[in-house]
Amino acid sequence: MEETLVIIKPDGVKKQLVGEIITRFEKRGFKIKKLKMEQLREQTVKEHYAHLKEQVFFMDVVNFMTSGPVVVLILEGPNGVASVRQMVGATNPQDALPGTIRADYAFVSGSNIIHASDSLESAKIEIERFFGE
Ligand code: IDP
Ligand code: MG
Repeated sequence: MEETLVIIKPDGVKKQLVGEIITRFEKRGFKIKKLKMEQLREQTVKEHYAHLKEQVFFMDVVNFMTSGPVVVLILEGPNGVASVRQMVGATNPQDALPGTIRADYAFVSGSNIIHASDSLESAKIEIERFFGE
């Protein structure tokens, strides 16, 4: 069993996809360990996406992620980190496999509906960042 951190981004909330997305994970057998809706602070987003700070689109990502409320969850399941990433799909929705969340609901990297931790190590850090545990 592994825990992983998921964020339904502001576009996912605005498009009213929260229920739809959570249903996919529940049907797959993931357990919701924690769940909250909040407006992210700029500082939190900058930390969360620090690996992108040299990219020209960094501030676009920061502005996008603070443009409205997000839903943050901890999901638990077998091989949780990798299976959730698989369900999320590639960063660029146009490269994402059909049936993945990004392929089904998004068109561009800049607004790709959902975040999921990319390794066990980052899951641990992100769970601490968003839920302080
Ligand atoms: P990931 O979300 O699939 O893990 P990362 O490389 O960690 O991808 O990038 C984090 C987020 O930054 C992406 O989900 C996307 O929203 C945004 N992003 C990444 N690459 C680009 C880009 O080339 N243009 C615009 N936004 C991007
Ligand atoms: Mg990432």
